[in-house]
Amino acid sequence: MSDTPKRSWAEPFKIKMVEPLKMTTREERKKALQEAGYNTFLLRSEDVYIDLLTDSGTNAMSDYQWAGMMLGDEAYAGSKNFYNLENAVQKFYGYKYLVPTHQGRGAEHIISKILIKPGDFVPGNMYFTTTRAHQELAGGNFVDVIIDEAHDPTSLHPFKGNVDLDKVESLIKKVGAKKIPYISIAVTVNMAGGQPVSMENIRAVSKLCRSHGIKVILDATRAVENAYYIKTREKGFEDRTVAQILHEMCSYTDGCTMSGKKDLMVNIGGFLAINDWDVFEEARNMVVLFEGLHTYGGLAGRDLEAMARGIEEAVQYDHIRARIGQVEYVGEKLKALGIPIVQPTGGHAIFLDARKFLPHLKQDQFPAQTLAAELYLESGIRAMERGIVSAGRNKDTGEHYYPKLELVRLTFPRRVYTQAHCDVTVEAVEATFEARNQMKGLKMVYEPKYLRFFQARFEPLA
Ligand code: PM9
Repeated sequence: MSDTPKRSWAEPFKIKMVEPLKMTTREERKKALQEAGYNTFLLRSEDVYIDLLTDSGTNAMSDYQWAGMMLGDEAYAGSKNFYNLENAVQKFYGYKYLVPTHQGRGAEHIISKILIKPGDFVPGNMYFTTTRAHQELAGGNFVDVIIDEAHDPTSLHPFKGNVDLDKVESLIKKVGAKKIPYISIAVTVNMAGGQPVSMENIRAVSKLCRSHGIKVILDATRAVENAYYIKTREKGFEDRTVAQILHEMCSYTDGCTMSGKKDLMVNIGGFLAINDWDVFEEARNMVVLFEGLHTYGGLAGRDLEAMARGIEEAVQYDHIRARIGQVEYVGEKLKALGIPIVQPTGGHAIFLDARKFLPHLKQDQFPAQTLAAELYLESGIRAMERGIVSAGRNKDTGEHYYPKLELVRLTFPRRVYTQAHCDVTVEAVEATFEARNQMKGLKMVYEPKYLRFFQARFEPLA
């Protein structure tokens, strides 16, 4: 697709295989919701009409990726697909050494165990659920160093994912650089609404941290989306390719954890990539305990190949513009209807502002969980809570965290849904908005110990 001026543009692909969607009645959805304990994670997928739970592992692979699956070299050791992935990671992300893992949290587990000592502090630009959980399991304390604007759903800051350098400096002064093994920078920032980090900020964080001997570890899960935002929002990058921007972003860091299930459009897969030989050696040794041999990391050869090919496709401008354009399309429609969402719209999802949606509910009546359940009841559309339930409890006090952002995430898998599905989604959100005054909130009746949002159960209040 060329950039010649025209009035509209469409997805840069056509559909070769289809999967039927099932419509359900309100009565059927009511029953399904009760059985799922009002937690959308516990619904059966066949009871869902449009699935906007996550963009993780739910993307449509291309014919090129499927063709690669047929070229899987299923050797136990030294599969050629591993070397293809290693080449692609070195070329596009620029890191020296690669350790494949079954998905992102496998890489988070390994890097946390290697770098964090009990009592250490790990600053990051807002927590992510699995990332913080592994840092805490390794004995670390997460410290949020994102700019204040990120916690305000109405702030229009173009790079709301940026790290606040003053916050990092005061942490260094307070605990000493020796107690900070690394800073973890997520690009884009999922829990803030898919918000990007500017190149200027990544560069400055890197300079500051390196001057104190603190490593910089990137969460590169949606780094291609971040690169697109740098291209379209940051001065001086207009004429650089997405691939060049991605490479430069990574060059300011010492390594990355990666969930290939997002940007790279595979159903399963991830990796740890690193420049330091000693860390690599330890990671390569640990991966055999927890994931599999260092040349497969819990994945089949065909999965490694699909991920290698996914990297090449992810950085294509037409692809990433259409991906982010779809989310923007839904955002513009919701804004025009006066529906409260996090602004600017982020890369992978629309985040409904449940505090504004349901101002009559207190945060411990789980407004976002309630809203996600009501949206499903209304329409069969499945979304995800990203508020107090996801935030979990403080590991020392056992109290709930009360995050400023109480959100419902409508997450768009890549290359899966059409504009008509987007329109239906907007209509469903509008209908839910109209019925908001009747929503009464939930109480939690079962709470698992780790990452409670996945398996917690609720009952309606009153
Ligand atoms: N993200 C998501 O839906 C999968 C389910 S967890 C709620 O957004 C980042 C930024 C992620 C992420 C997963 C992981 C973990 C790390 N970093 O799911 O283990 O968004 O592959 O990756 C999910 P894995």
